Amino acid sequence: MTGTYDLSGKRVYVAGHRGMVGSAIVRRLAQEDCEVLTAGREVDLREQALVRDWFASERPDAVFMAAARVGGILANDSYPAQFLYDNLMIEANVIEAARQAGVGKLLMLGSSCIYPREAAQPITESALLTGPLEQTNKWYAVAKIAGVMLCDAYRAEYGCDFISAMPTNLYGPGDNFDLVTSHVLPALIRKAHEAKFGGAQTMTVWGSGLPRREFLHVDDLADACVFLMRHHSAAGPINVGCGKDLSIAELAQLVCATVGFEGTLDFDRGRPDGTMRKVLDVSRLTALGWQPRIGLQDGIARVYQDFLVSGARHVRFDRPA
Ligand code: GFB
Repeated sequence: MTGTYDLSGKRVYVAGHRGMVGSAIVRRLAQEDCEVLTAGREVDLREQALVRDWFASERPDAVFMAAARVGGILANDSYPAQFLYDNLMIEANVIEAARQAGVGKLLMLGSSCIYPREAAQPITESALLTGPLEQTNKWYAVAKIAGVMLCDAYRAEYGCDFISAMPTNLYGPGDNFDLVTSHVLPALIRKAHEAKFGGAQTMTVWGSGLPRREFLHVDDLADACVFLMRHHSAAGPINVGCGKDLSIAELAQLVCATVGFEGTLDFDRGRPDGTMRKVLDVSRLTALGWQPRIGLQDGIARVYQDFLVSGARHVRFDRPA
């Protein structure tokens, strides 16, 4: 089912506005005729009373839920309780507070890791809950599946127009470049940069290099979120991606070419590969009329420029406490 929701003149809350995704949504909403609301650090979204009070006083009309505990393969594997608890609490608190405050539309962001590890590729939305999850990120995946279910349950029981979007692996400005907790793309950019300027002959890539991943620039995701807020109204997740993937070895070569590192790649097979393939079927989104604009090569070049300008700021540690 599709519908139309007009953002004009609305008070629009972006939860998680300091993160890579939330900040991209705030940038994108600057093109819309709406008032963007953000909450200060004192509103810890894991605390129900704080979230309820904030919604009661700010009365947003619409909500983009981009707040989450996120991290790469190692962070997910290392901090299972925090990835599960924090994400469950954030989702439950924001969704319930949104219902109580009469929010007219809410979009929750999940992740392509909600789908079974052995899902047929490309992964359709109907693959949800049809098989076992990937071990390295099952805690985060379970929390995000709960988020999808919360949206669906609130739609079924209370008639709330709450939707959930499942982005593929994301990258962009404001990413986390910490080599322990980051995702692969920022990690490879930083490693290639440091290898080049440190005069190294080799650069380490985790795992076998064989897993395949799909990457979407976060500005494309933000555009898709605004599009879905406006044009999509249905239960169940909707995939957001470009529908094209490449191997981690190919990605590393692309990053090295962009950065100008000419040494060799050293694959550390002691590190986990994770799921071997994860490319989304994006035909539902495409059929609604949305397409990404930023190609991977161009996107990596943009992120590397951003890293060069503000790298020191972005090389931050955000390991869970
Ligand atoms: O991006 P990434 O950490 O997460 O890793 P996932 C993707 C692939 O890149 C894995 C390899 O096969 C890694 O072993 N890789 C190679 C590296 N070198 C590196 C490196 O230096 N750093 C990192 N981080 N990876 C995450 C989930 O899975 O994807 C989250 O854990 C979330 O829950 C996110 O869903 C989108 O793609 O494996």
